[in-house]
Amino acid sequence: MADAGYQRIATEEAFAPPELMALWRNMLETGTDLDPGFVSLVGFYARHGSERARAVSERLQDLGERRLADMDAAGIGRQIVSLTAPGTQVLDADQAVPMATLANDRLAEACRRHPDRLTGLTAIAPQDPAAAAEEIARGAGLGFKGVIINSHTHGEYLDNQKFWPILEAAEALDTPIYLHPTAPPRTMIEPLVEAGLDGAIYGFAVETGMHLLRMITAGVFDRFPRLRVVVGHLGEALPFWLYRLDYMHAASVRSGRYEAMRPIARTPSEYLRENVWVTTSGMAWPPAIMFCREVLGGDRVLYAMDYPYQYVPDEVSVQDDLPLDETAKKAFFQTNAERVFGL
Ligand code: 1DF
Ligand code: MN
Repeated sequence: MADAGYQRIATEEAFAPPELMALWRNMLETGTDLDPGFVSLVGFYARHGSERARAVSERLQDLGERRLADMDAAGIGRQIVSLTAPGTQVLDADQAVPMATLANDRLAEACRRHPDRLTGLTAIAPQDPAAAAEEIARGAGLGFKGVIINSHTHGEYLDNQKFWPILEAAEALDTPIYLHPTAPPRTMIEPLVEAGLDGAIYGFAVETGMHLLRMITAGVFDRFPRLRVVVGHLGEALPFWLYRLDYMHAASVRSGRYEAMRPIARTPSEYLRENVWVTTSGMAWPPAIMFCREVLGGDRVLYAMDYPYQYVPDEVSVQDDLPLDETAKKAFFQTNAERVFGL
């Protein structure tokens, strides 16, 4: 690919250590009363015989030559790599904590081997918030530039005060949290999975958008005003809802309808414009990208590929051709990511 005048930094790129894949497979084979979202998502990628499942599963486990060759073929200069969903968040705490450590050690090693191509995010086990807060600090010491959280943990959300040590650590270290999708929890998945809609086609976005919205309306960003959250898939549809969110939030607060919806300092759209950045993972669609730039600001929208789940080199050219001047395009592909992740 010809020199574009900017480096393409892909910001939502996944990996999985073979040990975690093996643990997941063992859970699928021997577990009882398994989480239906785990069975749907991991059951597909770890065990299905299709070409897609095999290709994704192989690429997830490579942090070396194959990944770099795929990046070269698509014109990606740097990947910001994070532990794929559901990560450790479907495990019990006693297995999740050491698995997060292992994943971080593996990723740090790969980043040390390819410092000009790979940057890591810290995986954590939110099941043990104190250990997770310590791992965020250790990750920063390893050179990681943010924290990956694959949405809910056993059906619990980050507005729950038990998780606040995690948010406190991220804010104190000024390191962003990438709030990435996973399969919806048991309490939410049924009408989605019965229609095949629980995954990346739609269910992920519904669940993860709701997760971020819960954090906003619960007042998480009043408690942690400098907390920064990055969210994929063009904000999991929330930018399209800004107007209605603000209107209905104000109406709900005024009426006193919900105990859980108390006054917060700003409007939902203000938090989305001040504490949140969105990436284009899986959404290589110029009208939607331009809309997000318009309503959130050009400094809020970052390029992402979603490797290996959506490894489509042509989508890079589509975004090279966005109707932006050279400065704005460099911000989109490179300098916004450099600023948000402190590269
Ligand atoms: C899928 C998509 C899976 C994304 C992912 O992680 C993921 C998928 C398990 O297509 O099943 O990160 N994604 O972000 O769109
Ligand atoms: Mn993804």
